[in-house]
Amino acid sequence: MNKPEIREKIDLDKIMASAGCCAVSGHMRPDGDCIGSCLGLALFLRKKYPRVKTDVYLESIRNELKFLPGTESVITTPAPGGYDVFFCLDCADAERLGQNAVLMKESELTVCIDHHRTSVPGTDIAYIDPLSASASEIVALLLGEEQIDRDIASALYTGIVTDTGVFRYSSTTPSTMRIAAMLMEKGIDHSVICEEAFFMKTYAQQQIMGKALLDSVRFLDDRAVYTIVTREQMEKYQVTNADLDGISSQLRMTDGIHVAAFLNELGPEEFKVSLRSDEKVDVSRIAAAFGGGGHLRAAGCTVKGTADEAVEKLGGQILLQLAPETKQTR
Ligand SMILES: [Mn+2]
Repeated sequence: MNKPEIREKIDLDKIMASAGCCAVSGHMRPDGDCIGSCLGLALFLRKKYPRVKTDVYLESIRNELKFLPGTESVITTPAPGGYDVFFCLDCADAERLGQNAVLMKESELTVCIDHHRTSVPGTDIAYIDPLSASASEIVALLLGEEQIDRDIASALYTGIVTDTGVFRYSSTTPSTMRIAAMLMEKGIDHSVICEEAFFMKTYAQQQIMGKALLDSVRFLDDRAVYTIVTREQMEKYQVTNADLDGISSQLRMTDGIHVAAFLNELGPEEFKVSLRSDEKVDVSRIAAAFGGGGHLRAAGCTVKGTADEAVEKLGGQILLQLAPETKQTR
């Protein structure tokens, strides 16, 4: 799975030169990085190339990110007909775009900017850097300090803090910090962004997190942990899929645990699985075994079967990487 990074020179002047309209979009169930990178790029394109009509398509904007500049103009339902240029951010293929895949298929020139190590580009031009902690970080580098104003900086900083867990995941590099510092120098309200975009939770989100942690089960000699949230529980606590973010990361922060698996029931015998790990396990490989993907320490996939079967299957894949180790007790 250690594919070399794919970097094609992205010359925005050249790409935009003959364009009359362009669209920017990102993956299904857009997270902070997806939304931040899309808004950051779109705000820049509208400023730098005012004669080009630039639209942003995202499935939805999370409530906690509605403070970001540009969210009011986001289109949530794709219109028929393509664009001269289509930018695909924080993912690389039509499948991950969900409903917005139609835009990619119908547009003239397609460009992807992504950082997922499992991504296989389905665009004409691709810039995929798995060593980058977020797509927003790549967009910041692409635009350059000169071109970034306060609004663009707010959007990109949001993407960086959400994808790095506020600079604490191992994906964070010195370069991440330098880019974040440059964005801070644009006068953004960095502590408000961290609070709003990452830490603040609704009461219902806190409750479902508590429930998921309380129900968690350690397995594989206490080296892994899983928890399940069912449709019934989601109904009871009145939460949506977006409210479940952060559960897998919180679960991973359990002493002695190398892998955390959060199973969210999608339907009968089908679970969306969110995986987190420490340096011992590459969860992108585990996710890939089930047709999913992601990063070394954070990945996702869908697993079919009853809850017991799903846990069993996941355990088998986790053991392939954990087996040589003996149980560590602290
Ligand atoms: Mn991302």
